[in-house]
Amino acid sequence: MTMDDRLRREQLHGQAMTDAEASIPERRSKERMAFALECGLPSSMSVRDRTIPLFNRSRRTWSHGGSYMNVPFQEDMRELGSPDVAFLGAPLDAGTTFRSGTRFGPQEIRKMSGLPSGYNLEMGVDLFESLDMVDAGDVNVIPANIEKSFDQIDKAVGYIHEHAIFPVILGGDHSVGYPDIRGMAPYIDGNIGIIHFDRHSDISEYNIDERMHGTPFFHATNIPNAPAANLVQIGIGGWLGNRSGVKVSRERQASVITLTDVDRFGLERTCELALELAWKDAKAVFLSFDIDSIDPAFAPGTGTPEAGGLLPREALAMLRILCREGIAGMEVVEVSPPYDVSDITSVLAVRIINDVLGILVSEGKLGRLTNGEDEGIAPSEPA
Ligand SMILES: [Mn+2]
Repeated sequence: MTMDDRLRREQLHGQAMTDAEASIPERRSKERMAFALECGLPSSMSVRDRTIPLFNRSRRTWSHGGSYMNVPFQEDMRELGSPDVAFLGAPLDAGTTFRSGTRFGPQEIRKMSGLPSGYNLEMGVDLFESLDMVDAGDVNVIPANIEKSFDQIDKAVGYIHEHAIFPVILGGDHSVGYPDIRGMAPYIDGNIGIIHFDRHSDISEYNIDERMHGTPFFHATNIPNAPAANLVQIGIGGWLGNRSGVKVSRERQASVITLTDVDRFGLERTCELALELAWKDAKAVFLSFDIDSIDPAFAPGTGTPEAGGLLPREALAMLRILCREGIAGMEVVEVSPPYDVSDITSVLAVRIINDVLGILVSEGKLGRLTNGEDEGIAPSEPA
């Protein structure tokens, strides 16, 4: 190795992004801090940092206030307006076929969302500076009737799309994927592509004689503008009940990318292909992320774990490519807190959500990359 081949400090991404941090605005965080100080009264004199109020009004970390990352809770849905992002809980587990508990997914994901600051060094993005976000709370699901629950979720998700807002749906078992797409479909002027992360194909017509969490993509791809040709299923495999679904994937010509493919062709090439397939003649792409696509060593809190799944860093690297063309909505499903250990599954769900939002911001597909008053504002919906 010659001197010239040696890695230099100036080549480091970490160095470049450390420098880039200086140009990220702090206007909103300063406003929030000033407001919290005003409302929370001055601290006792022994506290040196005089920006720390007496009463905690940031409602983050262990003082978590209940909404996703403590963004404003949208009490009055008539006044939804036009923020960039709305978080929406779909606390349903009536569609589970083995271990239940996903009805507690939204509240646990929200709880662990109190930890991130909103800033990501590697992306050079501060979500709070770049996005207007609200938490719309939970859909009122009807636990004893999955079809009524679908109608409720469909209508609620549709209401968010009607306002041209990017929905982040916190599941809930994977049965919510069907009403999430059904609610979106009328607002997309053309075909919808679906990028589906999962160990299970979830495209059977029925589970146990009903539409449950193994069936969303059968019914979603019956929607005229959500053709199976634009469905890309990533991570399918293992030993759990895929056979009836695989038959449907074959008949409908959905695309199936296994972990063998990812290993053989690499993350980049498989994701390039997935993008091409999902976007072929489509106007928008929806991201359906089943947390059980990740190995249960990292995501144990889920209903139907399947060993040998994706590593978190692989999934995050894949999302970096898959989301760069923009997406029009996302769901993270199958987080089941009663089976979790140290909240690690919810921590991962939060990471996935925040990474997707950060990628959309850094690619200019959502919100504003900088926050100057007269900066251009990117459209909420991808072109
Ligand atoms: Mn699954």
